Amino acid sequence: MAIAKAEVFVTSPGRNFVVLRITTDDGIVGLGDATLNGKELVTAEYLKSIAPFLIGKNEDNIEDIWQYLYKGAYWRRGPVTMASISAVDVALWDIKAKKAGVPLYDLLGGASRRGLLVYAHASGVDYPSLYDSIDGYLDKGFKAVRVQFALPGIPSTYGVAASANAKTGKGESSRYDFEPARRSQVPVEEVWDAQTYMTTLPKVFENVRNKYGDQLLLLHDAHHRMSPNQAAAFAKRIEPYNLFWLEDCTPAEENPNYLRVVREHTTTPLAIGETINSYTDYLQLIRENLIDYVRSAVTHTGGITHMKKIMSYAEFYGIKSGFHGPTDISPVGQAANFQLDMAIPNFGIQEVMQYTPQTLDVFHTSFTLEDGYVHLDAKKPGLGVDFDEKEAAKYPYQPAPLPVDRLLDGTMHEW
Ligand code: GCO
Ligand code: MG
Repeated sequence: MAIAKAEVFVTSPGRNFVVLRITTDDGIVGLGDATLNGKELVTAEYLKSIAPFLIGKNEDNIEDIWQYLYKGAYWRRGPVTMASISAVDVALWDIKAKKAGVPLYDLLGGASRRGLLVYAHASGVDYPSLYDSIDGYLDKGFKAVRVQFALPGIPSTYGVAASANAKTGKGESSRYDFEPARRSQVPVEEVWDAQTYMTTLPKVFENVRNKYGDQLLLLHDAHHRMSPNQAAAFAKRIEPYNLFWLEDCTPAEENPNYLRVVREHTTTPLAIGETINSYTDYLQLIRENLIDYVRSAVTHTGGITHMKKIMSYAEFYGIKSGFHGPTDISPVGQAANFQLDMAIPNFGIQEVMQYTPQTLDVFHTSFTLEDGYVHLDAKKPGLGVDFDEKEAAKYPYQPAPLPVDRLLDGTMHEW
């Protein structure tokens, strides 16, 4: 009973993904995802450097291997280390569940629900395209949508699909994939203006509420772009439109106290965390009830082992999950989110986006989406995802750094 092989693959079927495949000496295979958008070669190298440490270790001792990699790193935490440890952790849980012949959530306490409430990404460059995008999701049965809207006078806005795609809806992925990997050697530059944003978006939420009524679960991502006081004013202004959550209203990863300012002024629910990756980052946020939803991805946050601890702590503060699940997390990473979602008592909602057909040729998934809920196959042992190495080899890595952002006068700003 020992780890015999730990192999690392980088593939780019639409966007870059990093896959770790661990094989035991009796031939059981487990998968992990170490994709860190724009930094894929870095996590791949990290994994290659720790792969020899794993050989010969008992694959059943997941907690001990986790502590070995975390404490043994000495240079603790940070996105690269935590994403790499996560890939090992998730692959070992996949193996353990396959050995037991059960879906992974069974080992985490079993199913706490029938299905997972998910939200989709709607956006528009104008009202007809926004409504077209929302209608598309409602027709498919979604109960929750994230709404993003183009800012007048700004060439491109975070989270908004290009107009041609949004309007013609050329197939599923073009409509969904508002944030395709922008493959280039250097980052694309975008422009940001908080004044335009803060006056445009409240009207958008008002119009969406008036058109779709009170039952629609409405989410929005501000992507770390307002100051603490702007975020407080904005969150207060949009209270009448009853958002499910406002995400990353201010860069709280810089200083959690920013959120105290916001909390003092508003009851709009706050979601935070896709760029933070450890219990250390969450301690104050949870202890002081500064957030309502934990937004990290399992794959960026030390895997199932670490994320489950964070969610247990959050449970005692009435804080729920809303794990990060865009298409820059591979289907393996998304499966890790889904498996933990199924088990924890304090599940809130799960983000989903449509993968490209090429991605689904490389990763064979077993999940179904029906009536706004994701369902896991109770008969599929482990994570529920298989990896096709030959198919993956058809799509070599291509550089695709994340964009950067500047204010109207050229000053650098959070993207
Ligand atoms: C989200 C995120 C993504 C990120 C992306 C960066 O809420 O889904 O904000 O859109 O921008 O994951 O890699
Ligand atoms: Mg986000």
